[in-house]
Amino acid sequence: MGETSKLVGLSLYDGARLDVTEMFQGFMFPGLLHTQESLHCAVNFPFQDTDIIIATYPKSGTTWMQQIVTLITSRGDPNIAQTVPNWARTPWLEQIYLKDALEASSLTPRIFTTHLPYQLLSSALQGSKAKVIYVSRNPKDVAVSYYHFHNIASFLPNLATFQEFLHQFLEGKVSPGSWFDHVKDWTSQTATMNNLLHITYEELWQDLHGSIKRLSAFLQCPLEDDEVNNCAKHTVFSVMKENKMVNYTLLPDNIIDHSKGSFMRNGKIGDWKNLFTEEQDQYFKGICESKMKDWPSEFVWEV
Ligand code: PPS
Repeated sequence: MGETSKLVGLSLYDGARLDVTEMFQGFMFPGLLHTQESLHCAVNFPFQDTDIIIATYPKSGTTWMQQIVTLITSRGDPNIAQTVPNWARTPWLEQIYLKDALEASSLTPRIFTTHLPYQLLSSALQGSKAKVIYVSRNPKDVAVSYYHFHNIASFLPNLATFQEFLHQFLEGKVSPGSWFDHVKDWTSQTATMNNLLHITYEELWQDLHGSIKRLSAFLQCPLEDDEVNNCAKHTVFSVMKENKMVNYTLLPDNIIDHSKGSFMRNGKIGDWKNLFTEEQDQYFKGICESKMKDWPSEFVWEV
């Protein structure tokens, strides 16, 4: 990849439309990164059978999975993962720079990222053999991580208190809508979609090597042990935190205010315990129980 392709998308993050929220088919998206046209393009995207799609609700391990899949498809060679920004090599399907990213990159297989709810992508995925990896994370940790991100990302509304954010999160009034619906809709597709793998942030955290093996088998890219070790070496939190190609320090302060906090914040399981009050915990549990009662899968997180 040349210098231009490494920076694809960066020039578009110029601070325009910072205060715009784009509504599309009932879901909200930050206007800095999305337009009606970019969203329309995503929901009609012509996937190829060799494509890989990483689908997540924000703050669920997206960047981590982008790095893992890049390393797996590079057979553990860190060159691309260390020299090309994640947004250029695993572009967001729904963001405004997708066309530029595709034109600038000749990487194969193509790897896409999306935060879109399943219902927006279902028709584009219909009949496609593209491989989809859905990553989910304990919703309480998602809420805490997303709250901190709202405070450093100028393209998201700044919600003064965690209490206020938690309310909006549980009501589904953050982008791209309800965590509960996102996770239920995507994960329930595993019953019928052979080309969909659901993995959790917690599984990656507890057994990174085993998760890499599982993912590489799913991607039909089996790896030797030393290749698995290399993938793991370059995807642990401490290494990714220092890698400019994934830690978002390439973005200017008017987009991410680096003085207020890091994108790679702490990367732990159960950090919610440091922020939730007992009252917030009860509030969360009550909503979670009612929203997840019809979920066919096992609810894997202790909330
Ligand atoms: S985004 O904005 O939706 O793309 O964010 P996303 O990448 O999904 O989530 C960011 C959180 O993932 C943590 N992270 C990691 N945790 C453990 N190990 C690795 N390698 C790793 N890489 C990213 C990141 O720190 C954010 O979580 P919090 O809890 O805020 O630290």
